[in-house]
Amino acid sequence: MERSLLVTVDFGKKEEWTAMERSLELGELACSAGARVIDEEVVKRHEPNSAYFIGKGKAEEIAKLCADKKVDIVIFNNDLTGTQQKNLEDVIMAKTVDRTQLILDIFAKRAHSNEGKVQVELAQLLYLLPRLTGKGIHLSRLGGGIGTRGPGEQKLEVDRRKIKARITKLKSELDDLSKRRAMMRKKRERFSLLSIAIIGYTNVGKSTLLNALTSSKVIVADKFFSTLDPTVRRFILPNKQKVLFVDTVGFLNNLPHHLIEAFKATLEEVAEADLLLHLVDISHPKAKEQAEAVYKVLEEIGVNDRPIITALNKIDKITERSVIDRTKDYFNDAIAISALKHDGFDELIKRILSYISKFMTSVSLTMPAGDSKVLNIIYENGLVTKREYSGADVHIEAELPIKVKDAIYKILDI
Ligand SMILES: Nc1nc2c(ncn2[C@@H]2O[C@H](COP(=O)(O)OP(=O)(O)OP(=O)(O)O)[C@@H](O)[C@H]2O)c(=O)[nH]1
Ligand SMILES: [Mg+2]
Repeated sequence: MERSLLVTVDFGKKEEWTAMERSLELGELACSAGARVIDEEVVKRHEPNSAYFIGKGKAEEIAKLCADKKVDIVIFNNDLTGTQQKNLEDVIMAKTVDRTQLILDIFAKRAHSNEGKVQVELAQLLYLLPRLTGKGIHLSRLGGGIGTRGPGEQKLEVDRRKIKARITKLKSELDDLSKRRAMMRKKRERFSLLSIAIIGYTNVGKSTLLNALTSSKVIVADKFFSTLDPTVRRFILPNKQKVLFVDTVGFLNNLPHHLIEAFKATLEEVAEADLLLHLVDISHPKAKEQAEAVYKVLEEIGVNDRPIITALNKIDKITERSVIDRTKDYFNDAIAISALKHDGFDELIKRILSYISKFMTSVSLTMPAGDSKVLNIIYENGLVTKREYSGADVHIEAELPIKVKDAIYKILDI
């Protein structure tokens, strides 16, 4: 296990997350990447030093600390330029990475699907390209390895061209994948079940909730970004109405922009959901700020108009009832649950039902009894309350999602 030292710079501005809090989260990211945190440093500065970010003197202090504590890797909490990174590595004599690189490393390790892999590689290259300077990092750094030293300008030019060509190729691959997804979605949309996306900060328990509700076996771990690929599961509500639950990648404060860009296709699953179930980890000291970070990402991907149910998870870790009540109020009548202990599910499902009913409509129609395609759609997506045959026709009364009713009326030309 790599021994890591965390460095966070405190620029003295008043921010939602203090330097110590940001350092704590960086530690969780480092552990998620498989490193061990040996020590953390908070450096106070007015502004970044262009050559060494934290200044040469401070870099030398860190170098000494690293030698004393046998540190393999120094992780900076802020983005470094290629030059800063190279200069720091020269002084510190240990591998030096920044927060974005660390996150990209985690994503690279967790990407399993073809689409996930393409998305991560694109994000890595977009990160790398502007940093590929004479003094900066080298192509071999890709894949999270140790960077080697400046390869002459000519080699760099070749590398740069190669990377640009690869970026173009990956983007077009993602474009194709995205088009295919859009087509499938369009098909699904017309006759589709209502879908509920479970969203939230990373590690709040999204996959645990999906598993608990739908008896699935999505990987759950006390790590950041356990889930990258979206998982869709069917669920039958107590009124027999079928819905889809979608579990997807978690959000993070200051999620690197390249990642959001590259993961647009995955995030489209969230964008297409009828209803968002926002999970908040009530036991986390920064729960409110985490929620703010989630709202920010939603805005960035253009999904701030969707109805949201907020559920406070991990209430089994809270001993004081008043904390739960206050937080419920803060989040506008949120629902308190424990995905782990299956607690609060009845109320959660009741709330989902009341939202879902807004997407439903009553339908009463007479159609050819032999049209099994349309009948299937009705049975699959809605609740049939009455069915009567008369001659070659059948009369149906049902509760259907509005979008499904529209699609069926079009088919039947009503
Ligand atoms: N005590 C407690 N722990 C929980 C609860 N729900 C989830 N956890 C734990 O929280 C950790 C993260 O759970 P996950 O379900 O993997 O969280 P996630 O939101 O899917 O995380 P990512 O996919 O990494 O973004 C695991 O260790 C779970 O066991 C809960 O209700 N109570
Ligand atoms: Mg998960």
